[in-house]
Amino acid sequence: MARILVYAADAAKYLPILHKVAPDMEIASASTRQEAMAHLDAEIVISWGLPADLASRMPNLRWVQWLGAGVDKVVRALPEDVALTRIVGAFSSLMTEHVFAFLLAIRRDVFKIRSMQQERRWQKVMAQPLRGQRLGVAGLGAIGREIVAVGRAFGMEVWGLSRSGAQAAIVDRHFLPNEAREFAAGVENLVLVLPATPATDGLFGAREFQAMPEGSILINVGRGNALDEDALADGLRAGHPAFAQLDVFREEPLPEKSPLWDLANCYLSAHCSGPSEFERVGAFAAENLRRYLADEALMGLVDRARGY
Ligand code: OXD
Repeated sequence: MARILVYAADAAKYLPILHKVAPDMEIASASTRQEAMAHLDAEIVISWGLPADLASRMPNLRWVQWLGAGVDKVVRALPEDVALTRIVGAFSSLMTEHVFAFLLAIRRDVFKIRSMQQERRWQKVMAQPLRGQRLGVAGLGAIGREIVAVGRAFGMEVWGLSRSGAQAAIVDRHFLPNEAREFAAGVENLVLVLPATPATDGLFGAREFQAMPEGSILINVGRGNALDEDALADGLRAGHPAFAQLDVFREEPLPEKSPLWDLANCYLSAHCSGPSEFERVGAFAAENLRRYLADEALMGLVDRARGY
């Protein structure tokens, strides 16, 4: 009987690093539902993508280490007495690079520069510098805080929105979720890094998009539930916001019939701003396993009521 089940597409990769921490334990790996079915008696699950119904069918389960930052796929499926931890800190720099790659590409007109080269056209492009513009970051966890810091390095004024206001001191102005419209109305560059919880569902919709300033950019790298996709498509057609970059969607892969695919001012990517690859999350999981076995406090413990 395996005490630990690792469930992920690349589950076998994790075994050596986990064996180092738990040399005497039997550790099973599974990449499919069928393989996981043989290990429903495990006490510990380390996973990205374990089907939620399997988690609820594991009588000995005491702890789940989710190999991602967002736990929305699993948080409601686990009994209350099962500890749930998520990865914190491993994705911040990667996702921040993704956000600024698009902010800079759009503000510096990189796509137009490229197409002019293809047409052999010599024409100056007037850049809109980030310096002096306002950046709004909704979600001030580890990833949001890094985006704030890099925004400051670019000379931007930074506003923030979060549920608790615990990080209000790191931004120039802080807003609560019920002030989303006022927040969106004041920022030329709006970045969403929110977890998927009932409280963030549809937080940004038609009212917020209409309020966004001329020429504004919206980027979503958190979860797709935070915005109303139909309202955003309408907003993009009307130029509010003027551009969007979406990495996450309500339904993934984004259905072919979504109008977002065809909008020239909407840049789509396939949930890849901060992937849960072994190199990024393996060490975190191994350290948490060491802590679990030593009865020490776990990193990234999810507040079950809050949902992240
Ligand atoms: C995550 C993600 O939650 O990749 O880590 O979306």
